[in-house]
Amino acid sequence: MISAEPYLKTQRVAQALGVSVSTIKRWVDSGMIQAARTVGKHRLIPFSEALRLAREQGFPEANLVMLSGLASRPGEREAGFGSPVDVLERMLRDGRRTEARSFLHAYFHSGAGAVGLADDLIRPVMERIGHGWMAGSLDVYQEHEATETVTSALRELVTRHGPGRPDGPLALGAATEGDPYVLPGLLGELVLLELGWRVRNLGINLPLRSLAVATLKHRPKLIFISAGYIRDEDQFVKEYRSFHESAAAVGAAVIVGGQGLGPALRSRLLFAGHGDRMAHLAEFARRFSPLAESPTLGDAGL
Ligand code: B12
Repeated sequence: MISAEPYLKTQRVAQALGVSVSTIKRWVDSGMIQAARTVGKHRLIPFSEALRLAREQGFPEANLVMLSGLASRPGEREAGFGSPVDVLERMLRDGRRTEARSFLHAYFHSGAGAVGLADDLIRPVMERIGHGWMAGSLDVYQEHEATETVTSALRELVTRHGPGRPDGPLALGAATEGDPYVLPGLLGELVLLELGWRVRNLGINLPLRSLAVATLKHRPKLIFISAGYIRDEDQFVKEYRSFHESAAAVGAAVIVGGQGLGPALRSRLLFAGHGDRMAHLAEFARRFSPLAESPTLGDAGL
């Protein structure tokens, strides 16, 4: 091959642009995009061609960034560029913070939304980062930097989204005392904002007795608790029981989730729902939202 330019698989271009693989194939076959063929007759699209077409067709900036993310490691182009999880993991491992933030924005806007961003991208990438640290292929500073980068991208997405619908129901969210995990709370916030809720994310390390005070004050319709780390399960259960009375007093539905919530602990708690993924939070919120019947939501394609 004469050109040193990256070549992309049709599936990757489709993912980046948020269209189907068959659409990309049609564009190639109709000559809208020039492509090479592998020995096995698979279409390979030069990065510049994909970018040209995306620009001409008026795809948003976010999709262009996704494409650029796919092409951003020249050394690895022969083997393909991997999935979005591979791409983001590499960016975070390398400390390419600006690129990683753009990539997260692009992924969010490319149709994945908050649930896809949480369950299909950030969670598996952070799992790999955690494994890398445990296996000694990553230093602890890289794990911290990765978390910082993802945190700042999520804060930007939350801020850009705005405060939620003025008539939206209110949700409170928190991670409990001793729990340092920031990402699940931010992701929960983004998921609910996207569904039209107003959200008060009270952050990490919040004692349940204080969450109870906030509950009585703000009278939310939903409370989501992320239990990423629980130091003392017995203590947690005791405090949770008392908190739950406050939630029940104002008629708030409580959903808990997170890595610290194993089956044994679950069976000791009272809640309206629990979940392992942000998709579960979204489903739960839909059921408890008066907006569920709203035509505006339907129009938004949620
Ligand atoms: C980053 C990180 C840290 C950072 C956190 C920084 C920060 N500001 O957030 C720091 C360095 C503080 C940290 C500390 C520790 N960590 Co740590 N950490 C991680 C790491 C790499 C990523 C966590 C993360 O943010 N993931 C991304 C989020 C989005 O994923 P998630 O939490 O799973 O959330 C998903 C679901 O659980 C669910 N969900 C979450 N909340 C909710 C809530 C509701 C309502 C619903 C429906 C769903 C839901 O949806 C999310 C999206 O799918 C993980 C690796 C891993 N496998 O996850 C280890 C990991 C979680 N840590 C681990 C450990 C052991 C620790 C420490 C005990 C280490 C130590 N010896 O000190 C401490 C404990 C915390 C403390 N109190 O000090 C273990 C936990 C093992 C276990 N289950 O017991 C892991 C799995 C690493 C490992 N393989 O050993 N950690």
